[in-house]
Order: sequence, then structure tokens, then C-alpha cells
Amino acid sequence: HAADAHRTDLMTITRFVLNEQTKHPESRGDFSILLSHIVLGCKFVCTAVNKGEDQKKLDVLSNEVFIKALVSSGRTCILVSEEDEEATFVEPANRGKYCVVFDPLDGSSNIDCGVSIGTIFGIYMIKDGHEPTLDDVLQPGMNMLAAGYCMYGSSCTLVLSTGSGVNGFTLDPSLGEFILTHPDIKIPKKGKIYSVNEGNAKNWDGPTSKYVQSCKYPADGSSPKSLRYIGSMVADVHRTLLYGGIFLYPGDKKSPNGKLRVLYEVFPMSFLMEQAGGQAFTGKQRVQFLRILSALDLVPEKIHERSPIFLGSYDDVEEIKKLYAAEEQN
Ligand code: P6P
Repeated sequence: HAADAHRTDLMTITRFVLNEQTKHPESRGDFSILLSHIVLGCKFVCTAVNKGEDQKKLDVLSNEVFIKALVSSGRTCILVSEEDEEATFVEPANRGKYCVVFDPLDGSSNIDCGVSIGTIFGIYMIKDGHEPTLDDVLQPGMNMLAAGYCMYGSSCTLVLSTGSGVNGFTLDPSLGEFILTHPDIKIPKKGKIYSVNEGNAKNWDGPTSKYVQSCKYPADGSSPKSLRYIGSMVADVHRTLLYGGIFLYPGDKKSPNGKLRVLYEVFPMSFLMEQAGGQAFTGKQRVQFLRILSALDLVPEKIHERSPIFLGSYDDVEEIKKLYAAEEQN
């Protein structure tokens, strides 16, 4: 009856997070309450996306739902959304100790052709008990307590890390619950796929060009990597996490900081990759003390600033780090 036991032992995301909470006896459950409101937002967006609402409305709708859910949780004090130029400061009566940075519907330009899109989020703790300021969200990714994404595709999958590994949950529409389907995700140490928009190759710098060339014409005679690029970060990162390989959004001559946003695209995905045994690198940070800094060491100065990003399987990212380090030495 093992199968039945499995079927009846429903590990919902709520139960999973409460189990995590027991590891922090000092916790008063605020974090679990915050996560339950993020989960509520994801369920709403999943329904709205599947209803086939039109893209413009969905962008605005998703943002409003997450802002309202997070404010009403009573556990947040600052919210940064890709959709809002300014950060939202929660009024004192409803304030909690967490700051949430999120992209409510990343890749939404892909909605009309049915490509998977997603919500990406990261959670910081306010720095200390003072009046909240932007400094509380301009923290390095290393300080994130949790990060995750929810992918709206053939199924609705929420991938989450609260700092002790990565777990994936799939929405069971009949129950309206996210059920644990991918326990303890580990990214393969090396992969056979590279994921980049080759259309930008003309403007790439030396190390990126050399690395992509080595994917196509391996010097050691091994077989070339396959190119898979969906153009929706959540979909490209989810495939990289499960199958291995490397995802790149490099800087180039036209956009030295690339396209992806630090707070709610680069940091959450880098956090997840490191938690799954992979790594993340920006190509811009100087080598310090003979250690090339992780993307999570970056300290953002603006809430919507961008950064180049190379993330995925440990060995694959290591290759491009060596090329940037070599260029640095010259
Ligand atoms: P490009 C979608 O617009 C997005 O923000 C990410 O989801 C995706 O990874 C990237 O931009 C795709 O950008 O320039 O390759 O079309």
C-alpha cells in the first residue's frame, strides 16, 4: 500500500513550510504566514493565466493581487515590483519585518503564444528595527532568506528555497493545493545544454564569445552542447535546474549590464541555483581575495538595476568564470 500511503500523505506547501518553521523554535510563524500569502497570489495568477486574460490586463492584475496579498499579510514593510517604478512602503498599522522583491509576471510578452511565464520573488528581513528605508531592499542577494518562482505552463509549478535546499510543488487544481512533487532538487554538476539569445552575439565581449564558441566547437573534441532558449526566464531557468546546463544573459556593448533585473530576476534565480548545488556569476564583479564573487555578493544601488548573469551547473559556470578571470589577468 506504499502508493496509497503516498497518495494519502499529502505534503502540501503549507505543511512543508510549517515543518520548516519547527526548525526555528524562535519563529512566531510570521514567515509561514507571509509565504501562504505569496502562494495565494500564485494560485490567483495561475487561474487568471489559464483563463486566457489578455496580456496587458494580466500584468496589471497580477501585480495588484500580489501587492494586496502581501500588504494584507501584515508581515511586510517594503515591496519592490517590476511593475512599479517606486517601492511600496506598507503603512505602519499593517507593517511586518519582511521585504519582498518580485516580478509578478515575468516573460509576460510570451503569453499570447502560450509559452510558459512566471512569478519570481525574493524575501529579505528588514535590516533592524528602524523606520523602513530603501536600504532595506538594497541588500546583497546573500542576505535573502528565501527565493522562488511559480511557473504557469502546462502545469503550475512552484519552486522554493528557504535556505536549506530547493523543493518543487505542483498545483493540484482539484484540491487547490500545491503538492510536493520535486523534493530536494539538485542540479546536475555538468550539463549538455547552453541557453542564450544568440541574436546578441555581435555585441558580446571576449569571454562570453569564447565560452559560447567552446559550447559549439569543444576544444577537447567532446560533443557540442545543445542550444535551448525559450526567452522566458522562469522556463529557461526551470529547465536548467532540472536538466542541468547553463543559462546566460550576458552584458554587451549596447547594454553593459545586460537585461535582467538584479533584485527580482538575478538574485532569486542565483539563490535557487546555489541552493541546488549550482552557481551564479555576473562576469562584472572583480576577483577578490582570489575568490571570484558569487552573483549574490553584488550590492544593488537602485531597485531596478540590471546585471549580466551566468547561472546553472557548477562545472559549466566554472568554465566561463575561468575565461573572465583570464581576461582580468591580462
Ligand atoms: P531577450 C522576458 O521579457 C525577459 O525579461 C526574461 O523572462 C527573459 O529571460 C528575457 O527577458 C529574454 O530577453 O532579449 O532574449 O528577448
